[in-house]
Amino acid sequence: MEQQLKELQTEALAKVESAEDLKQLNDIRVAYLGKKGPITEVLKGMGKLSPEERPKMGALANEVRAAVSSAIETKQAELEQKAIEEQLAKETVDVTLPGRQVEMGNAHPLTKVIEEIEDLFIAMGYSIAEGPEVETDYYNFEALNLPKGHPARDMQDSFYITEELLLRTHTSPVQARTMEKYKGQGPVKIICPGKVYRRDNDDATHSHQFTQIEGLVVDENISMSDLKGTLEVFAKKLFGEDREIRLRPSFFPFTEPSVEVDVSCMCKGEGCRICKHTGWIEVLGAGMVHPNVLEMAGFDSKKYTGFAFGMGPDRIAMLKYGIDDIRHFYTDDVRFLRQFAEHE
Ligand code: FA5
Repeated sequence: MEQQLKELQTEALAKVESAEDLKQLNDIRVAYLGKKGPITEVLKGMGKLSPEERPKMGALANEVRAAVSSAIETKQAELEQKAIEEQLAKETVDVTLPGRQVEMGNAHPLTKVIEEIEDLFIAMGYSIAEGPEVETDYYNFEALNLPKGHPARDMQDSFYITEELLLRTHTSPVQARTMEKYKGQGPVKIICPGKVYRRDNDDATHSHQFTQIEGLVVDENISMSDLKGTLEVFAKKLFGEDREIRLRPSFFPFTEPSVEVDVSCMCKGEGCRICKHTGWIEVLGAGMVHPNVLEMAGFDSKKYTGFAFGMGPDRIAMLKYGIDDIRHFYTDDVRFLRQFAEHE
């Protein structure tokens, strides 16, 4: 029996030594030290031994167990260390390798112009208001002094969804919505950027979906000269200090009087293709808020007056960047968009 136990020890130690990974080592542990292992099997023959030999064999069996178990522990520590080293070697980062280029997106030119205009008005104390693109007939037209059947509704050909719902044709409904929120108490000083939709035929200067920025100021003693001063600052900041503006009489049902606003062209009146040789470029519609519009939104038109304007950032971006076709903004050609990249 002694011989058997010693052979088992030699055999087990050899196997432990040759174990290549933690799984193999664990299998060896289970095989030799487990309850059904060979050492236990050998000890089953103890009954045949003399009483003097039994404790000796018991002690020897314990020694064999201890030797195998200690060899397993040592081997386990060794294999664990090896596993860590292999893992570290696998995960080594070569900090000297050149970095991989990350492709960066860029702001769309329209977004840039809109953000520039927003910043400009925020600096003048305006806040930004928003409204829904699917609008009710009431806010898009009626609250703006355009009752059903009014001929001026034809100025903006609309996409109707139901009798009472349509895609907003301008950002002016946000004026009416915002004024209602102020519950007849001025001052109101907002701009509203957003998408609008019209059944216009697409061409170089018309798109069926485009952007507008509405402006609205309502307070006591607001006059046409406030409107003119504000738009002058806007034009000079956006297009350059040497630019002038001029107001031409116009008509909008929601403003009285109404004007179209032109900015002097960069050709300084010499005449060029962009200004169609007139020296002036039309950039927005504006006027003094019609008393009916103030009253419908709950403002006392004897106490309060206001001005409003609505511009098309698409056309402004075309002027600013010299773009000859509005459709470039919506056809997602990266060759076009990359020209406005701040980083490549
Ligand atoms: C309006 O939409 C008025 N709501 C503006 C306004 C607001 C006037 C407040 C008075 C007071 P108009 O239809 O002119 O006005 O459009 C305003 C601007 O939108 C135009 O100057 C133009 O720059 C732009 N625009 C109009 N139709 C199109 C189109 N199909 N494609 C691209 N831009 C357009």
